[in-house]
Amino acid sequence: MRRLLVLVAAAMLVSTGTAAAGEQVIGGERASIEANPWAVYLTDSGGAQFCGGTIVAPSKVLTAAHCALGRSPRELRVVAGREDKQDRGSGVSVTPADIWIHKQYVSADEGEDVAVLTLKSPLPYAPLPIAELTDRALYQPGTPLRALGWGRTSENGKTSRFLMQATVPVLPDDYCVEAYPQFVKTDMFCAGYDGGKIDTCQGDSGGPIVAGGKLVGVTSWGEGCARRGKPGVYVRLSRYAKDLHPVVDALPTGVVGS
Ligand code: 4AZ
Repeated sequence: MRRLLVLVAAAMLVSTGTAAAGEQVIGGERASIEANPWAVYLTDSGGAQFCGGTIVAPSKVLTAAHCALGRSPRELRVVAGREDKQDRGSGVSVTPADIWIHKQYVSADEGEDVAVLTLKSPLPYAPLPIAELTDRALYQPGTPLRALGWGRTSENGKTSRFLMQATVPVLPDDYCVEAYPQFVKTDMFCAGYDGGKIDTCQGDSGGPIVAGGKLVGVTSWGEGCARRGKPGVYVRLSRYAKDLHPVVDALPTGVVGS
């Protein structure tokens, strides 16, 4: 999460000046895991964090397809209940039992950038519900959304040790198309400020962007981070509710319902 100058008055079309050298506040604000218990991160088997995710049911974690593609469950770990990556005494690190990737997924900027990890047993942390088709209001331009993650705190910097958060408004679809010719309005939304400065970044992918107690989007792609005129692009989750429900609502294999 990158946050240079918080001179942002209201919405997205307000241009904020240029930060003088040395004046930048790099790094979003800290967020607690207690207030955001559904926020998780993904690591490889060596413990290196590379993506985010969200607990959407007791044994289901939603992430980006590009975070899961080409990986086998055994080389993945879901770390839940841990705000500080160095605090190995908190939370749990579990290997998923199964990976589901949207059938139409090709690349993040073509859409369908969603995947669901099924865990062997339920996590002791509260899930966050996914936005539905009826949650259209959450995608209106100007709606303030809160993105969370352990990603980079500057475009070429290191990922964050602590969970960070930043608030970014939804931008009009036409703005996103202008910024990115390949932007697909039905499958994506973009969020941020015209002047850049506050954004998600590498390592935040797969993680949550939330509003109104719902998971509105999944951090997906963008050109660089926090650049002027290059907002972050997120999966428009309401569009995928139908595809996700059967996967998210299914009990983990081997668990017998009553
Ligand atoms: C990434 O590579 C990534 N500025 C995530 C978010 C954004 C760009 C890239 C948005 O994971």
